[in-house]
Amino acid sequence: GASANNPRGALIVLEGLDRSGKSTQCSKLLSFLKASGHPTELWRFPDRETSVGQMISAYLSNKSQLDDHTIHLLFSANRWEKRSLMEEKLKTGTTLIVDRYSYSGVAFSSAKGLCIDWCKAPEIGLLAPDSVLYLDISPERAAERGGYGDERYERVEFQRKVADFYQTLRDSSWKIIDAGEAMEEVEKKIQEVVLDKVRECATGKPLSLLWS
Ligand code: 2DT
Ligand code: MG
Repeated sequence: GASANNPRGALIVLEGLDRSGKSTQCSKLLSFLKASGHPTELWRFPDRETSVGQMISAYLSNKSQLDDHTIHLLFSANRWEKRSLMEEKLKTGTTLIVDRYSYSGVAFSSAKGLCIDWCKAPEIGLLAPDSVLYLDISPERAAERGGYGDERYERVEFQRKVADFYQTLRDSSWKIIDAGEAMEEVEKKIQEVVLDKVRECATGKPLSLLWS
């Protein structure tokens, strides 16, 4: 349970198109925060380990077909099933780095043509990130980076639509990181933003909820 003695951890979310460098940067950030003495875990959504996550994984690898609304709600359910553990970790002082979150949920489903407000609704009440870092890269540049795999959504025309919806979702609190720069530069920028945020959360910034 929560302890009054422990400073709380920060909820840090990295978002961006496929091949924007999120996963690489998440693991670099994990090492950095741990080395700086902050208890930290790296999470990702979809979490393919749970039974809901296995349904999502089968869908993404084209082993199953699902209605667009149905898969949207499964992605959301996959966050809801981790919500209480997430809150407990944060309240007991662990910082969480999360590779994709509700913004991916809304951007990808909206890019398929679903109503954006309908897409946001099931996310209401999940924990709001303390910081969203958006790794900004054009779909064309991203595609040049060793190309996409063969999962659903990994096509440049679709990624362009996703980028437009990310643009719609972003607000002034997001940190937009130029993901076209050298990996070390990106890494340093992320570290600066995140260290500030981790300190702010430790000194009592309250947790808040989506969608606001
Ligand atoms: P990875 O390549 O990061 O494993 O993601 N997606 C993700 C959604 O459509 N909705 C969501 O809620 C989330 C978290 C983005 C697999 C793909 O799943 C998409 C890419
Ligand atoms: Mg992918």
